[in-house]
Amino acid sequence: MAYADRGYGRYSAVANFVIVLAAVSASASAYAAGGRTLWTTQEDFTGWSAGNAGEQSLAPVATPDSDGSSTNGSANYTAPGAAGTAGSQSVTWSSGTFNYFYSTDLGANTSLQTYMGTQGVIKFDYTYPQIHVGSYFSLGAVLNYDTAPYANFYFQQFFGTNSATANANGFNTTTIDYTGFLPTTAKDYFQIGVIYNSDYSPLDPYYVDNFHVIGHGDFNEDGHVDSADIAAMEAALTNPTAYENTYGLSAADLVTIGDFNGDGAFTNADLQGFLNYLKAGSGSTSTVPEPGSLLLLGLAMPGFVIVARRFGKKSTI
Ligand SMILES: [Ca+2]
Ligand SMILES: [Ca+2]
Ligand SMILES: [Ca+2]
Repeated sequence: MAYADRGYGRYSAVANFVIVLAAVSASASAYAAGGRTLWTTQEDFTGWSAGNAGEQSLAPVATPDSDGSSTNGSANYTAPGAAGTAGSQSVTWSSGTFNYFYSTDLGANTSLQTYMGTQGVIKFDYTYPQIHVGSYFSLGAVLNYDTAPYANFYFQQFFGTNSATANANGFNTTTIDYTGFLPTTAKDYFQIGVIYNSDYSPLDPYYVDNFHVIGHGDFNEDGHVDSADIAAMEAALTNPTAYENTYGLSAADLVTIGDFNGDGAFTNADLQGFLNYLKAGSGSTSTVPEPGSLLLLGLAMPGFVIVARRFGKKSTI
């Protein structure tokens, strides 16, 4: 692809004007959103570690900045949700074509792990290096953790799909489905990492920013998995295309978030599985619907009554 299509910071004034118009018309695709914001400020990106410090260096910077937020993400190591300094993470590598870098430790963040569930979607924004000498550059995600005490080491790698165009600040978004995570297992450490895989000239930095995760079952993308997601799940089953457009997901993403019986598809058969998931306490809050309220919900929505009654019979609450 041509350099001017992707490079950060070298657009002409005319090109910038066009990009701004495109960003306005595209609205929801301007930058990663939905679920939980993990990291976006300079404070969020402090303390990250390079997989091989001899090959790469990391530094929080003020510019470029994909989203402009000065509120720390929910996975900030010391002050989640507090006021921070807008910016992004600069990544510079000096040699090699394949490496990793990692967030601060999330091993004690059981709220996030439970919210993520066994599978879900990670999104983040990134720029391409300014110098495009080479034929490929791709970024993925890695889930790096063990099962305590220091056994069964997991290093799960995933690549996703990239937005076709950059937003007004020069960032593209990558959307990565993850599967096979062990959300409820005690861990000595847990890091979400980024993989880079590229033969570009190892001279210029690239930038990552605005990490989000949409957990298994968070159908309304409010950062929690609870009874409020049942209605959104119903809407997704009724009209998947409309749902996907509203929430910025692909059909594959919806399967990842909504498949609760493990058959690789998102159908009515997943409703019971999702209700069982909530009842078992796998939601990210303790707000699990009582059988009575589920029955009322079922009365309001034709086709849902049978599921609600079945759930009620199983209840021991
Ligand atoms: Ca940011
Ligand atoms: Ca939700
Ligand atoms: Ca299914």
